[in-house]
Amino acid sequence: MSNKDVTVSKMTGNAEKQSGRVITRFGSELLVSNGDQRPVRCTTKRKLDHVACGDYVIWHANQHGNATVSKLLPRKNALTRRTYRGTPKTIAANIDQLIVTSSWLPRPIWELVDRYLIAAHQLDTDVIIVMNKSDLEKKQATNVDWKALQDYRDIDYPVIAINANTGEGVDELRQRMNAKTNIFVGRSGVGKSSIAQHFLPDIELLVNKISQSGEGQHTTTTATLYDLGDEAYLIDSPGVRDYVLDELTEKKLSDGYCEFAPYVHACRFNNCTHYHEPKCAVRTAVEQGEISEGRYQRYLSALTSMDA
Ligand SMILES: Nc1nc2c(ncn2[C@@H]2O[C@H](COP(=O)(O)OP(=O)(O)OP(=O)(O)O)[C@@H](O)[C@H]2O)c(=O)[nH]1
Ligand SMILES: [Mg+2]
Ligand SMILES: [Zn+2]
Repeated sequence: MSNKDVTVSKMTGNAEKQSGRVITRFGSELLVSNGDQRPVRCTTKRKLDHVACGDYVIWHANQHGNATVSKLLPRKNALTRRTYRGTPKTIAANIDQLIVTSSWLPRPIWELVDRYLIAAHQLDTDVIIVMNKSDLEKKQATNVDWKALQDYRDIDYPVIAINANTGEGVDELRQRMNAKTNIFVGRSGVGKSSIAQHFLPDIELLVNKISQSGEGQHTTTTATLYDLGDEAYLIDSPGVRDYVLDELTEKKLSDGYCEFAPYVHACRFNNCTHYHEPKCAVRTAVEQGEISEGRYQRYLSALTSMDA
């Protein structure tokens, strides 16, 4: 959203079709960017229920001074999750980079970070791993956490330590966001909006004012696209309790553990799940310390829970 006020644009009979990008969605209403003008509130048909933040659409004004979205333009990709009912829900579309955000309180959940990395691999996006609340690191971090972070660095994921209260690490993150549509994902309360606020000094974002851990409350309620200038866009998304991948298969799971890739061709079976099969090159690489034991164990627990 730009820092201009958002109002319902009064349009008079101009039915010219225009393209725009979805800034956010409230129920059946979409807020769509309109070049340098104020964003436009549009209604939409039921069949376009799946249109999400970040989508490109065609909209037009109608005689009653309202605007309607009539078409969804092709997507590069879409980040989806499975709802508790088992149906897929699109969180945002046309994403270039996932900023997977954790904090020291609420505590990091490395299985969740791995799941976002699997999603990023499927979507073919870049990834940044952010550890926020570095002021709490000394008190909260365990050896397991240090090792988990080092494991990500060892397989070439950028890891940035941030303190959203002081601004430490924020510039480094911003530089890596240039010329991309970025999305903040992670648990509720890790400080996604607090970090985003540094990039949007003219807008007041909703940040949890009560607890430092932010646990148990969801402050951001809808994914919203912000134009940071210079072709950099940021989507601040609501925090999750959990992130369940939609349509996960054994193949997608092992592909998402990118460090397995150089070994999988040497497994005896070409459909090897790297679990109990004999002559598994991935397991050998784990035994020889070439693949992290922690990442492999998390892979196995995801694999075995798929069978359940
Ligand atoms: N100590 C400390 N607290 C922080 C830091 N960054 C954010 N917080 C606090 O953490 C709480 C949650 O911050 P938010 O920015 O609302 O978190 P969020 O990830 O956007 O949460 P949702 O919108 O619910 O997903 C707030 O009380 C912030 O003040 C930090 O670097 N250090
Ligand atoms: Mg938020
Ligand atoms: Zn194998």
